Amino acid sequence: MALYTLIVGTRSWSSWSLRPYVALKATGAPFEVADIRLRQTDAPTTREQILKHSPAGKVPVLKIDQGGEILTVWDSLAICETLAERHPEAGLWPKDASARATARSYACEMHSGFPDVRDQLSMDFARKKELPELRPETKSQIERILSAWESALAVHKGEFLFGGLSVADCMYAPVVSRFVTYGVPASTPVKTYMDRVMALPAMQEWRKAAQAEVDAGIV
Ligand SMILES: N[C@@H](CCC(=O)N[C@@H](CS)C(=O)NCC(=O)O)C(=O)O
Repeated sequence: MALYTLIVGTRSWSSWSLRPYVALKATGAPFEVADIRLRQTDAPTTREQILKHSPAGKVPVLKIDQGGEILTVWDSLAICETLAERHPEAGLWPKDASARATARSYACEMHSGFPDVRDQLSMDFARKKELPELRPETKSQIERILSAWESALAVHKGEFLFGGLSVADCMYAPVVSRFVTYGVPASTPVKTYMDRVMALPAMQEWRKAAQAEVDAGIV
């Protein structure tokens, strides 16, 4: 078994799985991926398959081989935190304590919020779709996301929200893909940021896998 095995859901849809995938790729550590198809109702169902790996019954799950003993970590943010701690050289959190506190706020705001964006602009990674009629809540959540990105980009003036790629970017990576899928209008700095995120090798690999699902008629 490789040091790391990341268990993920259907690539086109599993926005939570994409987050730690981007973080794991940024560590440069070799890893394996195990795919579980979401929304399977025939045995073994999605839930049965996931429960073999994690009692929480959700993907993503990271398995770490600690010399034969397997440490299981679940939940996207817990996995990103664990990777940041195990790979300090990857700079997954900003060095500066104030920037780090703000980056954590960004990551947690995404992790616990924006339910209407998640509901109305569901991830469909490899496809382009028409922007639906947005509810007022969805509109205000999109505005909040865009203004949060603009503000971090203006303050840190880097390639990503807090300079180098951080967990905040990993947590927002699926939102970037949703905004691309649905053609959400954005300012030039935000558009440039989104292009950079979409160009990450992790995002390109994810796109390839999602496109393969489309081609195979799985999604
Ligand atoms: N808070 C969790 C959410 C994970 C989650 O909801 N994952 C979905 C897939 S994206 C899942 O496993 N669903 C189970 C199912 O479809 O049966 C996280 O951050 O990892």
